[in-house]
This record gives sequence, structure tokens and C-alpha cells, in this order.
Amino acid sequence: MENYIFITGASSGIGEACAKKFASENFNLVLCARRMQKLENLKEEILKSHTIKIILLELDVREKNNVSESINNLDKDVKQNIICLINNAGLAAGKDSIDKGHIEDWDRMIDTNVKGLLYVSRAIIPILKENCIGHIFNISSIAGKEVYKDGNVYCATKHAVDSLSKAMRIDLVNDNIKVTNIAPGAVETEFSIVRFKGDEVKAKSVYETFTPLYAKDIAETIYFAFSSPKHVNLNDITIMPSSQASATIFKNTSNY
Ligand code: NDP
Ligand code: 8X3
Repeated sequence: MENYIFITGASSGIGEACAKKFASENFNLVLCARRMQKLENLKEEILKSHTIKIILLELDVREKNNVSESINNLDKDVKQNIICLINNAGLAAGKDSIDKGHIEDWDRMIDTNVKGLLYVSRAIIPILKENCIGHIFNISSIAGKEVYKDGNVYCATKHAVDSLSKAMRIDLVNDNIKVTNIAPGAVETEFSIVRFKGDEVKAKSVYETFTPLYAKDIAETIYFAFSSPKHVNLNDITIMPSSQASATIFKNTSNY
């Protein structure tokens, strides 16, 4: 198979799990992130058991010129075979009330989760249109459906992703391009380590009182939606751990 799946934030968590899942289904991959060593290790691991092509892009999705140049500079053979974009790169930085929030955290979240997703989409969508086929997955969050205490700006960025998924679906309905919004609850990845700025004890405590989702659960869900028949699109998937009822309500506890 010559088809390529383009995944942002593939160096960890959900993006990495998607890379492994699509590799196991024999798709070629374009994997992007800032940490190249992690991408190199992932590539080496995947190629031990799958005969596919993997292209690595060192990409900070916030750098708009670099995003468009790196994507435009991909080989023609690659570009004309990209059929799926997984807009996954993203993060939460800090968890503070709005009056005590750090403006640099806000900039980082807005620049990555919203503007970065837009820069990548702006460069990839014309390629999908040219290829007359495509499926875009935007990784939003339960934080894009609800707002919780001290989640303010992160929740706002994920609400923006939710809106952009709806907007893309309208704009691309005539182009044979499906758009699926993915809204997970708590998934144990590097997410909380990043949110709490390297405090691994605090990050681990987030998942101590319940069984969270794992990145593989999200990858399996994305692949399920991707493999729907041509006439079917899963517009919006909210996926939660069985023991999580809302952004803040968990089995046997009311908060985290
Ligand atoms: P991880 O921290 O494990 O992975 C985040 C990925 O995003 C990494 O590969 C990181 O790569 C990449 N990334 C972050 N900033 C940038 C940037 N500026 N440019 C390029 N890549 C970047 O977390 P998850 O796998 O959990 O997160 C993936 C997505 O899922 C995020 O959008 C997150 O908001 C969302 N999500 C997560 C949930 C959870 O509970 N874990 C729940 C709901 C949604 P690198 O640092 O190498 O650049
Ligand atoms: C990550 C899940 O609930 O921490 O998007 O916002 S949550």
C-alpha cells in the first residue's frame, strides 16, 4: 500500500499509539514532533516488525513558516499519497484560576492547540483536496465539551478545536474529505507531566484513583472511525474511561 497517514505529536502518547496502529495496518507514515530522538526510536521500533515507509519531520507546529515549508517540501510521491491527517499535537500548561494564570502558558496552549492545528491543516488540506480523498481527525477533549475549575484556557483551546472540526466538515463536504472530532476523557500519557511542568508525582496522582484510558484505546477508536465505509462518517466521538462520568466526576470521587 502506498497511502500515507500524517500524524502530529507522534513522539509520545496518543500520536505514538496511532503511528503503531496504522503501521500494523500496513500504512506508510509521516510522523511529526519536536523531539527527533523519540521519533527516531519509534521509527526503529516499528520497522522491526513492519515493512512500511516512515518519514520523520522535526516540526514545532507553532512555527507557521516551517510548517508550510516542511510539508510543501515533502516528495511528490509522498504528498500525492497522503490520505489522512491526525491533528494530535497539543498540551495543557498549568492549571490555575484565570486571575493567577501565567500568560506564557496561555500563549503556549493557544499557539499549539489552536494556531498550530490550523497551520498544519492549512498546509495539508490542499494536498487532500488534490488527492480527492481524505480523513481529518482533530484531537479535542472532554475539555472541548465542558469547562472545569482552573481549566479555563486549555478548555477554551479544546472548544476551539471542537468548533474547527464542525467548520472543516462544512467547508470540506464537497471534497470527499471526512472530519472526525475526537474528545477523550483522561488518558494516561505524558499529558499530566507536561501540564504540571515535570512534577511526575503530581501527574501520577491524577490517575491513581481510577483506571484511565490508555493511548492505545484512542488509536483503536481512530482506526475504527477511519475504516468506516465510504458513505459513513463518525462526526464526533467522546470517549471516556468507564469510571469517568464527566470532566470532573469519577467513580467514588468527585474531583481530580
Ligand atoms: P503527550 O504529552 O503524551 O503527547 C503530546 C504530543 O504533542 C507529543 O508528541 C509532543 O511532541 C507533541 N507536541 C506538543 N507541543 C508540540 C509542538 N509545539 N509542536 C509539535 N508537537 C508538539 O500527550 P497526549 O498524547 O495525551 O496528547 C495528545 C493530544 O490529546 C493533545 O492534543 C491533548 O490535548 C489531547 N488530549 C489528551 C488527553 C489526556 O488525558 N491525555 C485527553 C483529551 C485530549 P514533542 O514534545 O516531541 O514536540
Ligand atoms: C485532557 C483531559 O480532563 O484533563 O484533555 O482536560 S482533561
